[in-house]
Amino acid sequence: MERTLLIIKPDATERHLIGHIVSRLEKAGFAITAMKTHRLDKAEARRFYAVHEGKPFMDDLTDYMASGVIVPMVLEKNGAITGLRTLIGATDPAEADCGTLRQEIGRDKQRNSVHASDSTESAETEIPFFFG
Ligand code: FUP
Repeated sequence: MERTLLIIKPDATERHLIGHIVSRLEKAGFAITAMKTHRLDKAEARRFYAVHEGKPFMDDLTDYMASGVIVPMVLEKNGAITGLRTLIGATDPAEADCGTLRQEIGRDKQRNSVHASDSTESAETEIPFFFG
């Protein structure tokens, strides 16, 4: 079983889409083994997205991630990392494949509703970030 991290972002929690997203994940065969609500402060958001430090969108992105409630969770499934990236779709909802979560509920490139670890290495650092 492979483990990965998904975060429901503020644009989705504020539209009361937590249940919808959890339902999509469970129907796709992911087991949720940890989940909580959390509110990032700006410094935590910067640490989480440290890989993007110096990029032009970093400040807006971290303001947004600290703007509301998020729901980080650990998901398990065979091939969870690739499978979840396929389920959520491309970063920009306008470019995401039909039927993906971001295409369905994402608003724009920043407010794209969900985050998912993009590699084994990122899952190994992102899971302990929220579930130590
Ligand atoms: P993803 O792995 O699909 O979440 O995308 P990236 O790691 O490339 O980007 C991380 C986050 O930065 C995205 F969720 C949204 C944000 N972002 C922007 O706000 N503007 C951009 O031009 C690119 C990314």
